[in-house]
Amino acid sequence: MQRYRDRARLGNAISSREEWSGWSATAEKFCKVGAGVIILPAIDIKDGRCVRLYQGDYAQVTTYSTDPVQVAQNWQLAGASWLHVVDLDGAAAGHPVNIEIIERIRTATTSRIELGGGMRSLAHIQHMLNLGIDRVILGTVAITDRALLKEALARWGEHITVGLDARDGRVAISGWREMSRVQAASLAAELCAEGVRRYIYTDIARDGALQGPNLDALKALQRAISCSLIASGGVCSLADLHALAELGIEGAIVGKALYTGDVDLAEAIREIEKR
Ligand code: AMZ
Repeated sequence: MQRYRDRARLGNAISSREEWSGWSATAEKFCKVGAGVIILPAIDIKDGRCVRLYQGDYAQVTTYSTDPVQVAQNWQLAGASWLHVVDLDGAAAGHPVNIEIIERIRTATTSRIELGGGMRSLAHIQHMLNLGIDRVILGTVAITDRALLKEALARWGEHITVGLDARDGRVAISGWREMSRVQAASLAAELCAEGVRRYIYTDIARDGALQGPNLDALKALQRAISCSLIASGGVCSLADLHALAELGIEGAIVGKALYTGDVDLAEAIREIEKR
């Protein structure tokens, strides 16, 4: 519960060493456009395994580990301050499925955790926050159940993040197997007014495809909103992460590139999070 009460913002995740390293260094850090980006390693869980899907397609799955808890511990050991965990079975089923593994990841690590996939009721969200999950990601309900989203924001504010998963600019729902007619940027602008504090924008075509992030879409989204933005989908190099830093993005989710070795997490955290 302590973790739940600790309302530390993602953007405040600066080490104490940096905090005390003197005024000039601190001033320089905060004056630099596009200073540090938090790197969130992705742990996508399907059938109890740590996997990556290609463009979110459940039929195109690569298993990287049969032990997601071990993976979470490895990412923590590499320095991850946050973990991005997705219950893929949950997103498809419409309710959390891999609860026991999520609970074990929570118990086995001290990194903060954001979790999405199948969160479709207040009870689901409450359950995850009670487990010690720091932030719950709502995707489908942002389209299908505005009243639920509003109530979740009223109850848990900062602990709620909206996932905007877009294909050709339009928002996908239900495990990305259904397309809405809603444009991601206009939904984001609308929901900012409802009190959403943070978005995760995923470009579905780039997810698991190692093609680089969709910088144009991210820029368009930044123009539309005034709240925090985390980018997801396509990151495959340190150069991609530097490009996101230049945009002033708060966080970057890295998935496949960590599992293939294209990005080394410890190195990325050293170079990008602390730049
Ligand atoms: O890869 C997929 N097919 C997929 C995926 N990664 N489908 C959903 N999700 C993630 C979203 C978000 O974090 O990126 O699940 C969450 C949304 O789930 P829901 O159940 O709220 O729509």
